[in-house]
Order: sequence, then C-alpha cells, then structure tokens
Amino acid sequence: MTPASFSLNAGESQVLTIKATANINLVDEWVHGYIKLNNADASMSDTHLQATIGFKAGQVAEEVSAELNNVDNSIAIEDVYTSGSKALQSRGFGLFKAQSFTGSAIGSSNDTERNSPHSNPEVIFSVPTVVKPYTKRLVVEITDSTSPDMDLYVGIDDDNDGMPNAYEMFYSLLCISGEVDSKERCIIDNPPSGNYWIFAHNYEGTVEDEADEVTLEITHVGYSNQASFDIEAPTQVAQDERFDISLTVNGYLDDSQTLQPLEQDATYYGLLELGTTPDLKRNIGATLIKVKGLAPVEVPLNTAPVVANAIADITTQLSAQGGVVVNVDLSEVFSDPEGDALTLSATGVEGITLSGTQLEVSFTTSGEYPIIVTASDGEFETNTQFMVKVAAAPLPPVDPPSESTGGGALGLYALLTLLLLGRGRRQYA
Ligand SMILES: [Ca+2]
Ligand SMILES: [Ca+2]
Ligand SMILES: [Ca+2]
Repeated sequence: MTPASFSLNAGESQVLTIKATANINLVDEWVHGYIKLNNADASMSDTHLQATIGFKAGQVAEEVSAELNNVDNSIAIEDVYTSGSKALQSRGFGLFKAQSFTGSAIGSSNDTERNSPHSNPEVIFSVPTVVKPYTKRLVVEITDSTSPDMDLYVGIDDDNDGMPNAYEMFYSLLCISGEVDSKERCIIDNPPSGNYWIFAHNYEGTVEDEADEVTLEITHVGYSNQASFDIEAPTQVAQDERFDISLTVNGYLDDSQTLQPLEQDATYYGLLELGTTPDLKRNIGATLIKVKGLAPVEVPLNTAPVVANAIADITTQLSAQGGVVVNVDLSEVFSDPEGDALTLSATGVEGITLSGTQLEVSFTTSGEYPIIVTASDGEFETNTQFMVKVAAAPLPPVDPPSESTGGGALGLYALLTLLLLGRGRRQYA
C-alpha cells in the first residue's frame, strides 16, 4: 500500500495504490481483501476499505512488427513474464492480409460537416465489411491520404446500407481514431460478428469543399487452426522469469486458409495468445503481429547428395595373428547436384575411423559386416551400404604323420579299438 500514512483535511482526497503480485496459484482469479485505515485521532473510528483484485497471469508485448521475406523471416517477442506455468500455452492465428481501399472525400467547411460526418456523406469515404464469428481482431488503418487531417470511424451497419446514420453512430460505434493528422488506426478486440461500415472523415482537408484521396487498409484476424508462423516458446517457466518467444513466418493464410508466400509491400496481421494452463489459454495476454512484406529472395533449390559410385563388397581374411585392416577410398562415392561440400560419416561396426575421405576399419573376428556410409550437404543426407566378409585366419600347417613318429598313429589305433569294443559291448547288453 502506498502511501503507508497520510493526513487529510475535510474535503480533500487521497489516492491509494495497492500492489499485489500473482503467483502460480492466482491465475485468472478474483481475490478479495481489505485495507484497514487506522485513524490517529482516537475519537474517530477506523475504516475498512474493500479491495477486489483480478489477477492477470503475466505480461506480454501488445504488438510487434517486422519487415520480412522468405529468408529474413523471424520476429521476437521479448521480455515476456508470467505468474509461472508448468504448461505454457502459446497459440497463433493468421497471418492474414490487409485489404486496401482507396477513395475520396471533400474537406469539411463548416461545423456540421466536422461534427456530424454521418449526415454529410460527401465528407466521408465509407467501406462496408463483414466480420465473421470468432474473429480475433479487426484492424483498420488510414495508410495514405492527401488530407492533413482525416479521422477514422468503425461501427456496425444495422440497416446494411454501407453508410453510417445517426442511430448507428450513437449505439453501434466501436472505434474513433481522431488525431490531428491523418495517421489513424483502430484495433477492435473480439469484434462482434456482423456488417460494418468503416469510414474516413475529411475533418480538415487540403482545401475546404475539395476532394482529398484516402487509402484504408482493413485486416480481419480470424480464427485459424494452423498459423502461418512457427512459435518457439518455453513450456515451463518460473514466476517472473523473463523469456523471449521467437516466431518464424512461413507466409500468410489466404481466404481458404491456405499458406501463401509473403508479397512485397503487402501488410499482414496475426495474433499470438499466451496462457498458463490448458484451461486458460489466453490469461497472460496476446501480442498483435504486424508484418510488412519485403521483396522475396530467390533461394536456389537444394537437392540431396547422390551415390555416384556404389562401394563394392569386400572379401578379406584375418591374418594368422588374428586381425585385418580394411581401407576404402570414399572420394568418388558421392556427388552433390549443386556441388555442395559433403560431410561423410560411417557406421556399422566398432572402431571405424574416417580421415578425410579415407575409411579404415579393423576386424579381429570373422563374419559379415554391413557398413553404412552417409554423405550430408548440411541439409539433406544420402547413404549407401557395403559388406565386408572377413574369413577366419588360415589353419596353422599340420605336419604329415610319419612311420618314425609312431605315437600319433598308435594313439589313433588305440582309439579305434576302444570304439569297436564299445560297439561290441552294446550289442551284448
Ligand atoms: Ca485525424
Ligand atoms: Ca447504415
Ligand atoms: Ca545439395
């Protein structure tokens, strides 16, 4: 509470400021409390002041804008903070393209033309528009005018004639933007669906009773199932932790919500909603995203590396010492259609080494080993496989039996005898 104490004379007033910080348990909640005002004058009673506070679950920028094309295509929403979330919800809508309307209106020359534009149609340029259900934002701007002071009005066209009347101006006016110049903008959150008029009023023209040109841009940020931008945001954040959200714009959504590339000089709007739980998808707030299209950059199409010369299978044999090393030159195996530099890697068995384009593998056990070699151009990969068949080491040479060394032959004779005895016994049993 500020101030903590104060004095008041009869008839004076004092503003009290209450600061309350939401924590993770106070998202989208109304909380009640009271402020006790103790009177220093014991002859007067104390006072209880009721305070009802609705907590917002955090803070996010109201609007971000950027000029983007297909290559330079990211926007950051910086310094977002919340009351804490274990499942931060971030949801995008749009981008949708602004529709442009150019017309003229004569400069006002008297008080009725200045103060009752609806009864003087020649001093206004009016455009009808239909707002669909579930529209998130209606954004209207005067983007160009020869007039020093156009003003902007948005309202619901109850009688569907495309023009404002006194009744509609009184009951159905949703926004007036009336700065002293012609830079006017109206943003209507969650606009009711229906037929609207949007008009520019030539409040102070270049010359009284003579026409000025004016251009209005109207954007409906509708509901979209799949935004035309990717969102990179954390999913868990601590209370008051500052973080950034990065958006990568892939294009915009046309009337049938199909993704289209950004066009030079076109304006687009979208919305990012943030919430702290799956049930509270927008209790932190929302950021309006404005994008102006830059000239697209031609990006050469990249394709994957190709196998130019497959690697033949290799047959080898372990040495008498029990090992063999296989070397393969990979320099001619792959090529890249765009001539990109290729990075090679190999897998399949333990102990593969690759130095430059020279592959080396050591084997200590016989068998059949598939080896996969992969080439990457940084974006795409291609692989090829070959087999290494490793035969067992040759048997050590055996000396032929000879008469003089009778031990071996005798031993064999003895074994045969035993076998014969065995057979004979079994027969008798
Ligand atoms: Ca103005
Ligand atoms: Ca009307
Ligand atoms: Ca390539």
